[in-house]
Amino acid sequence: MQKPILIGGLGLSLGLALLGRWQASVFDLGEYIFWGAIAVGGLMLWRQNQPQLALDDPTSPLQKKDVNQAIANAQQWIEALQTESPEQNFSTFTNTLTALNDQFSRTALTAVVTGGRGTGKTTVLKQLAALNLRCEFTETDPLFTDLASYDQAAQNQVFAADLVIFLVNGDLMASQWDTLKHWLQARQKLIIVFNKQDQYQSEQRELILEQLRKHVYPAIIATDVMAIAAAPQATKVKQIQTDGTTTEYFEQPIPQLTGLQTHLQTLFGSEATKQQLVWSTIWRTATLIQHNAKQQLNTLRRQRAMPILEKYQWLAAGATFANPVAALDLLATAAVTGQMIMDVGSIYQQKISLSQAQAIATAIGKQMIQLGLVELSTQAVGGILKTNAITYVAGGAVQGVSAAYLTHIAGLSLMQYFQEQDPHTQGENLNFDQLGRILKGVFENNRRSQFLQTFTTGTLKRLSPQTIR
Ligand SMILES: Nc1nc2c(ncn2[C@@H]2O[C@H](COP(=O)(O)OP(=O)(O)OP(=O)(O)O)[C@@H](O)[C@H]2O)c(=O)[nH]1
Ligand SMILES: [Mg+2]
Repeated sequence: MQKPILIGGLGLSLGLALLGRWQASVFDLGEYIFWGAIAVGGLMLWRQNQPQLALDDPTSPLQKKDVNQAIANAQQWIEALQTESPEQNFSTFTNTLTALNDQFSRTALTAVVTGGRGTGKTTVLKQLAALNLRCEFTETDPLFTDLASYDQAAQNQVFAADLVIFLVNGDLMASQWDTLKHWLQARQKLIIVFNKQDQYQSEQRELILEQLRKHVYPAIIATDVMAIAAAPQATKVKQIQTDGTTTEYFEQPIPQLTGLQTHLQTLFGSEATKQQLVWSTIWRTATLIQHNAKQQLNTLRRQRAMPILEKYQWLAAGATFANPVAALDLLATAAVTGQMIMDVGSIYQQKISLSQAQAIATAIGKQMIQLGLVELSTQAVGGILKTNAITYVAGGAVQGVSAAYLTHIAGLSLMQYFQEQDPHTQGENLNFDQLGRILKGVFENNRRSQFLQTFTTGTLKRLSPQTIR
């Protein structure tokens, strides 16, 4: 199964394990979809929003100001959420953030031992726990199982930990590496441990280790990849006695963990490293809270924006149906009005004047023409109308439905564009490149014939309820 573990994984991450440990009251994630978008392929979101969330280079050391900034950003989103949804109580968010400030002075570290099923997690954990390394070690459930809930719980633990010891028994699979890359992006310190090296001949071991190191370089440096044998298998030894008889016995080799032990001791012995580990966890938590707040706010705004969008869809459809326009650029003009942009913008706290909104509308119309969306829409709508034997509604129908459809696309794109802005930026200076990319994406996503089909019939019903049955 190549199922990316983070689908539904990062989702409910962190909260329970991490915040539960830090606070008496467990963060009630049940009612939120923590990193909800991540649950639905939201890794995309993590990636898309990365410039705002992650630092440019996750391997560069974290500065305290970056961590504070992450907390402040989260705070900002929570405030926006509270303002727009005053009836709801978001104190759990705020409390968690406040508690994060106390984490800066934390000296106790936590580490998780994780990896696929049967890779030796429990064995390694026992060995490490006995070493008195001044770190609290826990084991996760096996990753990469088909049970999403297991993956999710494991993911929670991983994100809560300052350090991750990731076990493999050979080279990494591509899907596993994908997961690790996301962890790195979340500023998770990773140590890759090739366990059960006793199962290979020594040349093979070297080869596997080398391969592993190559695979993860430069994201993970060579010293953070090592081979161990936490519980090497007993080997049968035959001994020929002086009288010619042979006796057999099993020899239990001693565990080979010194490399890992020394490495951990070095890491934990450095105050600077410990600080980075703790800061990263604070940063990660703040970022997750920010995501959660943002997600909730976006859901709320979307719910408010959709009826507005629909209103303008029908307005555009009605106007164009009654007065069919010949030229495609006129169709684009009819579809996107300044008033709609203002109304949708205001839901997203974008204060745009009518004249600015009109300029934006014109620009969006132009972009839709340039991208060929107007032509593609009219063709697609025309095709659907033909095959549905409802052509007799004739002339204005193609234009009416197309105008509504383009309004729909433009509106959804604006919503997405506004979503990607910082909570307090204003919309006067739109980034048209970004908007153009979004328009294209939204158009592609809504192009599925089934959607357009339903949309077309729905619009037609509205346009002339008596002619369509
Ligand atoms: N040959 C060999 N076997 C090992 C080594 N480490 C662990 N094992 C064996 O691998 C098996 C699984 O080890 P566990 O420690 O239970 O692995 P786990 O990852 O905790 O397993 P799950 O929690 O079920 O995913 C056991 O039989 C261990 O004795 C090793 O270094 N060499
Ligand atoms: Mg186990």
